[in-house]
Amino acid sequence: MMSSKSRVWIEGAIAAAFAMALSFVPLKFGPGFSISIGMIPVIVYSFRRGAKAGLYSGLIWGLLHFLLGKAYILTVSQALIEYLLAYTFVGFTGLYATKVQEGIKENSKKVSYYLLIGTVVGTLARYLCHFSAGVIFWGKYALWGLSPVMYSLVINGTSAILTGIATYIVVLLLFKKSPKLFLAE
Ligand code: 218
Repeated sequence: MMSSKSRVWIEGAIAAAFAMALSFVPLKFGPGFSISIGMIPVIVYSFRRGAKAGLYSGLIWGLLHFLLGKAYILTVSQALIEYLLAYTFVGFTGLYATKVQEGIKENSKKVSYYLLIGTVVGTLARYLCHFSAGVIFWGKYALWGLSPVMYSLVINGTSAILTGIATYIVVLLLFKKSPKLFLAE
């Protein structure tokens, strides 16, 4: 039998691999907008297993980008911020794991609310990294005569909002269909 600890880490690696596979679905448009549906498995996993495990799963997802040649690298520090830090930070969703799980056990109406807050926190944490990298490293490619800050805000703000909405809709549907997915045994 696998120890319960190994099971947590293996589930995290599976969630990361699933996220990476979803990252290959082409949902990019315009000069840099994108909807990142890979967030779905890592966010569900973070609600299920908590922040520490979620941060680990996000880190694996980020590292997979290098392994599969899917990383846009300008400099070493940019790559570290956008692929190690940003993807790891998705795991902050797990700060709401206890609230969600208690809510499910008590049949509380608040579960959808905690799922929303957790999804927003993980998405915001990740896109704050992309926003900062956007200002520092991508500013020189700014379009439409915008300043680096405004350009990064438009690109990363739009991507964050669309990604957050898409993720929340699917997370909510998964919760309604199968609340057990969010409960660690
Ligand atoms: C303004 C701007 N343009 C591009 C990027 C790079 N970026 C943004 C969001 C997500 C990702 C990761 C995988 O696609 C990357 C590399 C930026 N930060 N800012």
